[in-house]
Amino acid sequence: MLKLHDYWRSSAAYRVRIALNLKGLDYTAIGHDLRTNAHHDPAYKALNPQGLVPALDIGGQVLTQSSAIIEWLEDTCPQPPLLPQAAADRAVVRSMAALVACDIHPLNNLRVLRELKSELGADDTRTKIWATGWIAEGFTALESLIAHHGRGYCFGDVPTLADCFLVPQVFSAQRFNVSLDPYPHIRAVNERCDEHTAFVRAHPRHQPDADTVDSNR
Ligand SMILES: N[C@@H](CCC(=O)N[C@@H](CS)C(=O)NCC(=O)O)C(=O)O
Repeated sequence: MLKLHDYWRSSAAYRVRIALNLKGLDYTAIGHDLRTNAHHDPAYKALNPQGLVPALDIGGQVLTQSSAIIEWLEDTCPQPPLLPQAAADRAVVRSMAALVACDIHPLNNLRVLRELKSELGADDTRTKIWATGWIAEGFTALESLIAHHGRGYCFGDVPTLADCFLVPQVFSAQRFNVSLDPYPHIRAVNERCDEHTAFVRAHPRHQPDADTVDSNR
């Protein structure tokens, strides 16, 4: 049985939940509340030395980094594929995912925002300007890529790895009150995914560790 070290509102964990659901794989979720620093617990760091979620226990081994975990899922459970057939198309899908995973998400991560506040003295307004600025830059580029390659989803007309990364980033952007009005293709893909069971079941509000009343982290 797969065990996902998770946190309902973690967008990196949300990516893996979507991929697991798209592959039709059962898993048990173990929640680590980032607000109380449960992820800094030595017992968890023994599993993931980075002390970040997600981590996937595959039985005797623990995989970390959402991109690596999803690639492992693709390798070991190829159906339905989350990458297209042609090598160049696969590179495009991976580049969309990397745009989110490398060039937006790390700049908005909890530890980075905490550091901005505690070490650099940024107040809530400055922190929000920081976070939303990087989201806008990334979404502007992603909007063009989806306009070019998408036909309902980020790439083509079936969900790929790129959608697993986009939808959680949209969820995170909405927490910063980013409007999707300038990004009609991103909004359309997000709405399409909102109707797909794998994405719906992975949504933060449907996780067992979710707050009943939402609060800011
Ligand atoms: N590159 C990592 C990022 C993992 C990550 O940053 N997870 C966040 C939650 S979305 C986390 O654990 N943050 C804890 C912290 O910043 O203290 C991945 O893709 O798995």
